[in-house]
Amino acid sequence: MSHPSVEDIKANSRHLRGTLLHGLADPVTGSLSFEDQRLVKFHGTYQQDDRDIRDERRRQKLEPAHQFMIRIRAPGGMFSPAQWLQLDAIATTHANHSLRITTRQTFQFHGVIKRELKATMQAINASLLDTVSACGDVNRNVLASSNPLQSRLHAQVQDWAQRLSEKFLPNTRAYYEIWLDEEKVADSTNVDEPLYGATYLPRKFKMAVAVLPLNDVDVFANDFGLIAIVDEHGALAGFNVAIGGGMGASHGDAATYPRLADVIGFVTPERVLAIAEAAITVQRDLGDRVERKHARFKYTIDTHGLDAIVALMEARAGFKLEPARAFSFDHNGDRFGWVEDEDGHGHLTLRIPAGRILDSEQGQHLTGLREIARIHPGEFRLTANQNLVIAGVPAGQRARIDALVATYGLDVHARASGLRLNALACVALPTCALAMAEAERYLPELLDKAEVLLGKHGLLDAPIHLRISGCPNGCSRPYLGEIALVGKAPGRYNLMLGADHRGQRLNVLHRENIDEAAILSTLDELFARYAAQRTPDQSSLEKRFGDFLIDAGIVTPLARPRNDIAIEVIA
Ligand code: SRM
Ligand code: SF4
Repeated sequence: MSHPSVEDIKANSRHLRGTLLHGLADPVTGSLSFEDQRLVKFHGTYQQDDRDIRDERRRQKLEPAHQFMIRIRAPGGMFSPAQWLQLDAIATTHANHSLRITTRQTFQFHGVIKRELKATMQAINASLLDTVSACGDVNRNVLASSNPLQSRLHAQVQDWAQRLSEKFLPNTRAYYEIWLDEEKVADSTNVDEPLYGATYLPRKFKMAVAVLPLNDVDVFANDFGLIAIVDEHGALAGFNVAIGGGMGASHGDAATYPRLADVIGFVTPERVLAIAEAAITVQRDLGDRVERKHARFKYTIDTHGLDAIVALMEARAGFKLEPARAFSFDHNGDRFGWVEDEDGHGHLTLRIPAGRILDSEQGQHLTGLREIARIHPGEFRLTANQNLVIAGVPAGQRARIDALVATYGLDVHARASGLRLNALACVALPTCALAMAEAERYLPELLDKAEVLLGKHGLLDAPIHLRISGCPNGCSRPYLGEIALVGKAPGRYNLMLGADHRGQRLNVLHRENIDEAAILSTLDELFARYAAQRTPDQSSLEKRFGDFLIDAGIVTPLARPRNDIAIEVIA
């Protein structure tokens, strides 16, 4: 029996209700219907199964071990200590005793079974958080740079992330009725949904706001990106706007590809919401509603042409964009350790390996951060590189935080190589249904082996960006890694090389479908050549690894992305 299309499911869902109430109450199966599995994403949760035991369960003629991943909506990735403690309690009560920081600055819970799903959603809501639009064909969690040095600017940008997220939430009350038992009013399924309509967007839509000089949000990987521009007094003058970024691709399908966003102009703050809405409605109306693999805004732009899309956005917004302002990014990684902001508050960025907060032999992250949350007067900020900032620490409190960091082994950043500090891994197995190879679980072993090679060549301090994804969908934004591994099959990866360290150049395929031995021997050879670039006194490297790979002719970059144009202005 063939399933209805996602477009039909959305259209017939009475604004995202489907038969979810009935399906959640059905005790016979741990699963939801095919249709409801598509709809429940809009409520921030995915049905998955434990793939480690899938075959065994099949042999035993049992249904798969169904479970749910839940993703929180957290614009700018900001959480209070009280919320931290509540989320920790949810992870240990309803989920798999871990909190997973995602590459979009929020938390995921894994391993929640269907009969606990509603209680978990209610507990999340009780912590004054929600999961609305964390997944689904809508505007997703909005990223904001975690740069804590310019605290006042950061606060403004954080506010913009919040406003963009709120502005583009759907109007449907389905979430509140299904999960929070909100009383259903007679015509509530007939809700006015002026932005999204009955079929929402053709595909997910992603926004990010970057604060120079850090591109820690990878702004060019988003459908709609803003780059904050400050005036000569350090006040927010407005934003450069970039459209059409995205990472997802499919192996062997040339019609799908990663693409960096194009910088299309500058807007003052009061015009931001109008131009963002114009981008969403243009994509809503012109995006491909037949082929989901071809439905992201990046393809709409390439189908209709950038100039035509920009002209349409300007017509809908009612104004013309100003020319883009000059900008320059330092890098797209995080800054680790303590920094002090202009108001004298301390901010401590901790490395969280692959974003997974749990207690293990490598460190007591769950317990240690719980203890910190109990005494921390500031807030927690997640980064889009899966790390954590303990933010807003008064001077008198730092020693206590440092002591807890040491006690629980949270000082990974003080011990890690440059490669380890800058590594990203997507979740992949065992929960991700689309994974073709390991990513998060393989990363520690891969890093251990790669570090042996780096040590051999005197490169342990080199800040090389490595990204690994279990499939070509690109959830760890692998196509922006100086080195990237993209899963093809168990134990086999495409090795991609040559992105820059600013998130402004895509990498390219270097070797296809190779195993660990081939990966390591290739890296060994490249590290040897890179090490030869050391300055005569051995104190520094002349260029970053990605740039070296290009300059040495090891890989040839793709045609120059247009977001480099603004760089040229200031060069
Ligand atoms: Fe992703 C699908 C995990 C960031 C591109 N992503 C998935 C699913 C839900 C698998 C599925 O559809 O069944 C994964 C769930 C795994 C699990 O077990 O938790 C998943 N994506 C993640 C996270 C958790 C990766 C991580 O390790 O942090 C990230 C959650 C972000 C969040 O909090 O919202 C995550 N995903 C991304 C990013 C990075 C970003 O947005 O900066 C991308 C590339 C950017 C982009 O969207 O182009 C990304 N995820 C995808 C795609 C490819 C979309 C496309 O345009 O083709 C899929 C597959 C799909 O949507 O069909 C996908
Ligand atoms: Fe799953 Fe692929 Fe995303 Fe990794 S990149 S989380 S394997 S969909």
